[in-house]
Amino acid sequence: MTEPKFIPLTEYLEYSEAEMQKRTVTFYENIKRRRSIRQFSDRQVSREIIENCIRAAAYAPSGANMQPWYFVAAGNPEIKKEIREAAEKEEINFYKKRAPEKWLNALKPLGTNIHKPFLETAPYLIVIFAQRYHVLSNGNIEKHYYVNESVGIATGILITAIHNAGLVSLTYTPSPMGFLNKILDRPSSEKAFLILVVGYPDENATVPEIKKKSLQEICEFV
Ligand code: IYR
Repeated sequence: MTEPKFIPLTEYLEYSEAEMQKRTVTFYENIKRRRSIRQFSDRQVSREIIENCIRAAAYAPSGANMQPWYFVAAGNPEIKKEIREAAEKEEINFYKKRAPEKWLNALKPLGTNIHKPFLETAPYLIVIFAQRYHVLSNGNIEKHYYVNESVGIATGILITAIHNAGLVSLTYTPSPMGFLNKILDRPSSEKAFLILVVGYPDENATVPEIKKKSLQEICEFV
């Protein structure tokens, strides 16, 4: 067992009450503008911007600090095409066979269907993989803890970083997503968590008119 090592907390920043008021409102007003987008422009985004957002996501907390995530940013048109073709195959199966009527009804307000042109139009598809375990140099397997929670938190930070950059995204989850391991050559210890479609919105992009729950509906203080 290695002894734990502690260092002083030097990077913490404290704000005054007034500053906190301002910052929390400003952050809220900004994040409120985030929308999931399904119509993307083909305008390119520089790799550095995507790297910076992924760098931010990697600062998410994780179970036992195992950082059980791996991000594949697919910008290559051939790879995006392969992903689109495989995803649309799954979507045909979902919409025409697997999805119960109730699920299809719940999706109606979003206007989704089997066609996923954005998988080719958007400049980047960030595929987030959850690592269930990793293999040590001696060949032993080290299990990861709270994998879904950890990867979910990192994905939330990534979505926020992308929004903060002035780009838009779509959390896209074809089901099943096993084809992503094959196309992107990722090991069986990893499971695709979701595809984050990233770029600029199409200039004529529209969004469904949907509402968020009020604070009263989602929260109570006891
Ligand atoms: N993967 C399908 C279906 C779908 C499922 C959920 I849950 C959504 O929030 C949206 C869509 C599709 O993308 O069309």
